[in-house]
Amino acid sequence: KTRTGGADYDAVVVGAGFGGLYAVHKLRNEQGMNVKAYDNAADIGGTWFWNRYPGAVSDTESFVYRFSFDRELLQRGRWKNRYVTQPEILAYLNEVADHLDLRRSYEFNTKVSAAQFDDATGLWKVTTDKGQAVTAKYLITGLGLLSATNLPKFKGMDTFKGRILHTGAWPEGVELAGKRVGIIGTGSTGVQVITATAPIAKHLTVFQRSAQFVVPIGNTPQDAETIARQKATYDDIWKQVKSSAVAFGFEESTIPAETASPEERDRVFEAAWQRGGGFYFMFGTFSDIATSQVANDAAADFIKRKLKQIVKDPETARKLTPSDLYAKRPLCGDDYYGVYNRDNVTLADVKADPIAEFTLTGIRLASGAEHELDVVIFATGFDAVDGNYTRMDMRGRNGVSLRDMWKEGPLGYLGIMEAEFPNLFMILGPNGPFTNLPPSIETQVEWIADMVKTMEAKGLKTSEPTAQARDQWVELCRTIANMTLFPKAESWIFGANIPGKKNTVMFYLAGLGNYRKVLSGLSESGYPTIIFDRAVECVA
Ligand code: FAD
Ligand code: NA7
Repeated sequence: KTRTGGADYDAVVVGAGFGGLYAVHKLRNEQGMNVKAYDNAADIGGTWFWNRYPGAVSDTESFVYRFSFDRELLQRGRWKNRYVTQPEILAYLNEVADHLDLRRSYEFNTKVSAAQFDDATGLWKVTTDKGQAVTAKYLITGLGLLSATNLPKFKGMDTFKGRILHTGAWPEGVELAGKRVGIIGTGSTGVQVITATAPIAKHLTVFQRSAQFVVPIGNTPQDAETIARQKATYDDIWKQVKSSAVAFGFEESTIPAETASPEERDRVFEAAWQRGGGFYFMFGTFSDIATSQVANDAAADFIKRKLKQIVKDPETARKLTPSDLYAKRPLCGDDYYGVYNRDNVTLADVKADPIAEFTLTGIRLASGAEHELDVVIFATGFDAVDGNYTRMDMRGRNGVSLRDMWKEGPLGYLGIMEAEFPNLFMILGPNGPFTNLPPSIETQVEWIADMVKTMEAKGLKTSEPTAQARDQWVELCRTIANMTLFPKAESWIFGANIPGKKNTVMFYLAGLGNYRKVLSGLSESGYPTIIFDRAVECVA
């Protein structure tokens, strides 16, 4: 039974990661709605279903890479180390799904290929790759912001006799031990898969396009006492996390490096190096690394000095040394630079000597140098943020296409809504917060569920932001981003990793605490930027 006259379901939810699962719980379990959910994966997990490569781990600490809303689940939480591995996160999300009985709402192995808003009925029509079409009042998309894989094409790839894999679509049963492995990409994923593969591969060749700043992750076992303390203080922990900027479970520094002495900088950076954690190194040490050139240079110089001390071969150290700003997603790894001291590891600098083609047996560089390989792993990332939206045929009022609307870069209001797309609620949509993500996902899903509850209580049919509010939000995100150094470094955060993709701002970089204030301000003031039950002239 649906509440919405004429609709098959009250809501369709797409995605079975943190976002989709929580949305199904809020709308179905708490509000009694009739919900249908889809995922093109074979089961629960989202990111953690797909990314099963060796070394896959969350670099958010275990105690805050989880949902905060369910006290029982928090107390049940099991983790051994400071960071949770992919199998542990996948098991956790399955446990959440079972605990909340979410699985029965899902149809797996089913891709949503199109979603169209029907002006006449005020309903969404959702079409799948199985040829099904269902209608619903609300469309909640938890498509993931790092989920549409980026597989660059190289000449000869189809003739390569070995195996080609992407980290973001990792099949079961891959054996890398004793193989000659090539890895393309040295981002967050590359760092993880490189450090895990080097000790087991016969030979590993890393094809590096951009040298990276990588600090230690500091993955240590967690003793029972620490875990018990975390569990006992969860109320305080989440309060801190949700009022902080990056929401990683540590206090961000309020002390600028600009005015600190060189000795003081070194002391603080050294302590952070020993502690471990990429976001901690960038945001827990000093307050201005992401905003001040002087502070950024100080952090970058420290990492470069460490690199030079660790890497024995000066030529390899030179290739590994970044020349740009320390202003991408901060990376951390398990003795990443030390990997290049191994006899079975070769570093190929493909910025200086690009990949020319795949041959039958490996990869040939422009210089003619050949690397014989059994397996090539693409750790080449994702068409981030809007990739899964533009891969679908999404149409709002009067057939307006999202793909066309976002041609010059994705827009979006609050990372959640879009003008002309009534009752569409995105989880981690464009121009949302850049943080440890589960607390941001919860924030968004709770705000969405509140709005749905308000609409149902008032008998409202549609909600959409004004185009003006959307434009102002996008402009605000741009202004905030331009106050940082991040736009000066090329990365997926601005869409720079995809050939032909417009380089635009895609995040609200003012932090989760401020973001939560914006959202609660809007609901408390009666949603002044949202149009409810908009009267629309018929287009002949
Ligand atoms: P996802 O988990 O990405 O789920 C989206 C789901 O939607 C997928 O299962 C996908 O198959 C499905 N889907 C998409 N389009 C369609 C469609 N058209 N039809 C049907 N189904 C569809 N975040 C952190 O905060 N900390 C970390 O340390 C961290 N580490 C990460 C490491 C890796 C390797 C990756 C890839 C991401 C990492 N992230 C991390 C980001 C991570 O994606 C988020 O933390 C979180 O898991 C996102 O959850 P989600 O539900 O929004 O999306
Ligand atoms: P990233 O951070 O986008 O990294 C992708 C890597 O692949 C990066 O080193 C790229 O080099 C490299 N790349 C991409 N295309 C090519 C081509 N054509 N040739 C050579 N090298 C290439 O993706 P990740 O998966 O590591 O991380 C994304 C997020 O997901 C991360 O924040 C985690 O949260 C999980 P480039 O730097 O562009 O020169």
